[in-house]
Amino acid sequence: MSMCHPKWKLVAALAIGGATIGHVVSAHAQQTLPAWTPQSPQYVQCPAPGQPLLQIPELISQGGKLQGTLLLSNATQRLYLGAGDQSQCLLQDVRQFTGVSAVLPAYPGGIPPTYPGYAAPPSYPKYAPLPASPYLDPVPGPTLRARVGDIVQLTFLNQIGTGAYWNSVDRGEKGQGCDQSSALYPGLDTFPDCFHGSSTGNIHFHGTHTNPGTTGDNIFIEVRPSLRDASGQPLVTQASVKAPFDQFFANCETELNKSVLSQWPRSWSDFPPAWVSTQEDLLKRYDSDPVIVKKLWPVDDAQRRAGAWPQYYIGATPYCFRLPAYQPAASTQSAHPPGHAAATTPATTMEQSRALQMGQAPGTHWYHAHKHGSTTINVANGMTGAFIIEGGYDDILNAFYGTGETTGPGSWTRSQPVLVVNQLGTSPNLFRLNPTGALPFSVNGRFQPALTMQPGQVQLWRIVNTSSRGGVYVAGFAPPNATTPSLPQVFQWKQIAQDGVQFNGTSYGDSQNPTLLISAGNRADLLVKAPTTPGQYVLLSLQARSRCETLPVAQVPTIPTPSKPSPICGPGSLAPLLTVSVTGTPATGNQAQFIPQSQVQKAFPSFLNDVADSEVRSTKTVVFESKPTAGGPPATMHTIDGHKFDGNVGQVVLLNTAEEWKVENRTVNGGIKQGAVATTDPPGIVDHPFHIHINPFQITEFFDPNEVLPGTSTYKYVFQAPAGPGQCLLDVTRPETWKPCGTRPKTNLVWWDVFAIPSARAVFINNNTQAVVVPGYFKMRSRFVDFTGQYVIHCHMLAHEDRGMMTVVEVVPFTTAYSHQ
Ligand SMILES: [Cu+2]
Repeated sequence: MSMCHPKWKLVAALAIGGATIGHVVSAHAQQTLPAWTPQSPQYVQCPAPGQPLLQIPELISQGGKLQGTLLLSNATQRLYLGAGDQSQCLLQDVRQFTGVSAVLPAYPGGIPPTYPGYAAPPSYPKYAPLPASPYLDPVPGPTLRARVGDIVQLTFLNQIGTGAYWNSVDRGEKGQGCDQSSALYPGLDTFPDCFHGSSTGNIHFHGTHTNPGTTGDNIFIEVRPSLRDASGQPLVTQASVKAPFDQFFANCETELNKSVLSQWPRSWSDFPPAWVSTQEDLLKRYDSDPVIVKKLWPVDDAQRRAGAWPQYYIGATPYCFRLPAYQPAASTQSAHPPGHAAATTPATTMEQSRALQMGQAPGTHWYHAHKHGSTTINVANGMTGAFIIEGGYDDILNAFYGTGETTGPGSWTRSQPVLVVNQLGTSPNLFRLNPTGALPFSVNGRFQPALTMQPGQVQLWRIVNTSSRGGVYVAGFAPPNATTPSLPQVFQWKQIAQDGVQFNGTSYGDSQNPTLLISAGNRADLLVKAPTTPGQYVLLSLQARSRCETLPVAQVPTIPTPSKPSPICGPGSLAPLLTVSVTGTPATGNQAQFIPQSQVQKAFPSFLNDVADSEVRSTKTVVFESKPTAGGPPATMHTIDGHKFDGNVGQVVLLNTAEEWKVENRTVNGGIKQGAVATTDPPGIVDHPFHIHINPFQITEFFDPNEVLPGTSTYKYVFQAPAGPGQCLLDVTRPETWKPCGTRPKTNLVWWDVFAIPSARAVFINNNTQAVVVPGYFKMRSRFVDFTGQYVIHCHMLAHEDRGMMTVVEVVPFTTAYSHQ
């Protein structure tokens, strides 16, 4: 899909994306909301850390369909912005996702309060009357819960009142291009690879194996806020779209039931005509505003005539796609257990499912805003949520840990906490705000929320890192106020799934109290066993943008800058992510046991077996690089294969083939500038988290040139003899030697959909007068199967994505006229 805009000249001075402090006012001409008036920052007391974990409302599938309405609107929330006094929050206008008629989850916790002045939709959720607060605190988007095999039928509404965001309806359409903030931004950024258009919304269903186009996991569509009537009310509402969307969803279900591989709808002619004419009318009204110089309707019209899926919508769009259930030919197990009806007719389900080469993996997935140019600000505002796809994974856990229902509302897995981590904020976090670090992690919108466990109890923690930037490094548990994990560990934990894909028996069995780097976009499911001693504990974590930052300060390697050796990264410090209260009756029986490895293996789907050598049909190399240009971070270029995102296809793959990709990171801290050793600004290496949509992948080779020997600051890889114990000697003049030494097992591999690419290392030679960049890399294998179309790979540090570190992958069917006969 091509971007329709040429590059724009930058004109009027505007700030970056969100509602920060001291904005220029210019309400969108077609909006009748009051213009937003610049105000001095209003500081208020922050909510206390250590509150009970917030219960995130849920939209839950029924009868094989996940139906619901996701509303994008604005609110004034109390946010801590990471600078100075941690008790001081600011009232900030943010955009938020709410689930219309969402219900409270079955896991224990605090109930999101209602607040004076918060105009929730009337049906929005059963907020209990609560610790009175005059302020609205953040609530993540509703947790979506469906089951493998279900059809997703979501109505997405954008009712952002743009008066509050001053010109954030796309400046590109006004011919103004990027957002601007004083002299700092956009610097050398050029449209569309810059922050812009932050009131436009869409949804990426992160971790789904489904149709990447049309009304599936399509991140190219852009939904502008609804136009408003004379009284300021949105014209596009749940009521106004109900009739055409109901008709569309019914048609969609019929079509998707014909084949599990169906990628219907294919064109706007598959929409009810009334919806197309409504959109045409709204887009033309939007375009009729004289400030809009780049009209949207002609783009959509040209795209639909060309057979492409139109890009622009006003106020609403429907999402309809299937979470396909894989059925091995010999299997007798049902994707839907008794009592949970499938949306397909049973007679055809089995036959169709055999057509799949992979299926949807059941597990902890998520969704977030993914409109290029505003992904960072929207995700930082809180436009993220968990997407839990239940299946065989839940069934084994429920059979082992459950005491009642084995599926559905009363099942054990539904009673387990969902932990949505985010770095909430209102401006893209280009670099660290202050010496103490970046925006802090919140969990379900609060700081260091409290979970309760029985002594000895095992719980399933579904951790989703929805942050736009920081990786969550999980170190271990400790008493409150401790700064390092207790040793020996006071808790036990085993990882049972990564990125929504369960471990096989062996990987699960090998997992013993692992430390984890949960990069931006990653998920980790942990079985956590509380100590038998009641008491208060904390889970310690730190923020990391590289593996280097997870090291103790004394182990960080240095580069030989003239005054003194300069560390290649600035390590973070451990702080509580969660508090855990261990109290009550000790757990007994299975509740106090880790599920046996054999049972985990039994439920491991065969389509997730390792990608064999014989399957690999092609190899590719993809290079991520951040290049500092002149001066500070705004001038840094973030590229893939040397290019910023331009909408063109970067990689082409044949449908139903497996490939092995070498994914390189050439980003380095340290080089020679004007004859002297220099660091980057800000200093520090960056392990860009590589993400690909639609299909997960396995890591078959891993090379981190900055790796140190355990417990030391000594590099594992040396480029000058002799190599000491545990070290490997590489030849700086021969790039073919720049790879890991020793062999790693190529079996029982974990599936990922985000993996941080190890940074490059500056290797200094010739008396430190020259530096050679040795890239870090991993090799991954993925099956590009079942669905054709265009989707993206990108860095999950979203400021890098918005600024260009993204490219399009196109999966094309293999068709040829050639015959061997
Ligand atoms: Cu990046």
